[in-house]
Amino acid sequence: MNELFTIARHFVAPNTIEEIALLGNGLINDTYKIMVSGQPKYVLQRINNAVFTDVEMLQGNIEAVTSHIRQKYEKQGVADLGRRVLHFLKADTGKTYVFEDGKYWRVMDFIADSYTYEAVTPEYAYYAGRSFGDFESLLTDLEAPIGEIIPDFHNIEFRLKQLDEAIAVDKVGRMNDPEVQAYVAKIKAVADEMCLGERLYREGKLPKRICHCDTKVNNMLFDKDGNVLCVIDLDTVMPSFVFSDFGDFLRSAANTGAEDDPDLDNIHFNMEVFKAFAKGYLEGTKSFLLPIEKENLPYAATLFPYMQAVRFFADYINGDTYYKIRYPEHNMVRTRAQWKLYKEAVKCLPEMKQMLDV
Ligand code: GN1
Ligand code: MG
Repeated sequence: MNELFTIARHFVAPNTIEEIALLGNGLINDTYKIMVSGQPKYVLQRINNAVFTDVEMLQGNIEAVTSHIRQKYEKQGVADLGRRVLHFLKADTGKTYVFEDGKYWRVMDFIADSYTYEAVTPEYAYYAGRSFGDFESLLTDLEAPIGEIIPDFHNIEFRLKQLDEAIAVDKVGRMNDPEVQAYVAKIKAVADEMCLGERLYREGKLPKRICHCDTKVNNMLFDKDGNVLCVIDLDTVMPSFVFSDFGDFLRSAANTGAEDDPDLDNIHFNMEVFKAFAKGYLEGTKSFLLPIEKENLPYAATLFPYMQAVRFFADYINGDTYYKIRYPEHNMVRTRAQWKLYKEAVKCLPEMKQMLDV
């Protein structure tokens, strides 16, 4: 705890801090709220620099994106700006992060009276679609260069290669398990068709744009009336296919179960959430979305549960070095759940295509 206070003092007047407490449930960074006068006032985060190795680039990306959005909102006269876009504090070092004892930290303003959800109604999904669409739209004219903070982050060919490497090394001997072998076979059987996006990109048919790349439903803040306040967790903002934002939201929001649901019967793909989200997303992106991008949105809805299954599975085989786990089999449970969701999404493909008229 003392460590947290020491770090916070680089950003915030020392005598104002009353308490620092855990916040949220991200799988990568550690997040805390800083309490001032009985209220959460700031968010303190330890940046996982095993995952984000170039923190200078990371904060550069985030500052470019947040200041671009803030400037646009100012011009548009958007009210309540402090709650509409994240704001990072400068430390006494002059940067928006500090490095101490081998760890990187940053602080942002806490957005008051905001709520996050692990599941949404179709109505909320519609607003989320608008917001992620608007987010991409606001960034189409961003001139500052945005670095690829995690190279090949949503490149499924790369993720499959990482899985192959994990299988070959078999670091903790998990390849002896017949269930693990069965999942390898299932994943490989459809690998070719799931790499469609990368092929379209190589053929010059599919562009990359600045995307959020972690549009999990809990990465959006709502106010008490269900209006979207802002998009959070900007670490992975980088050039990617729009599929990233479309697919990753549905991976979390259209799942009727949990991301790590041990009961696979709970997991289905909620088409009402799909329809509402797609409607909002298409409205938000209508100024720039190409036909090839729209045509492949159903593919994106299947790609992201598939890719997440591949990522959790590779981490399981590697001995759980990337995602935080709460129990030893956690990454295998997550793999089964994401695979089930992938299969459920595939069943819905005809209905998705019909709804989008593609
Ligand atoms: C990670 O940190 P968090 O929970 O927002 C991961 C995402 C995964 C997600 C799965 C940098 O996101 O890509 O989809 O877990 N972020 C990184 O829940 O790998
Ligand atoms: Mg997050």
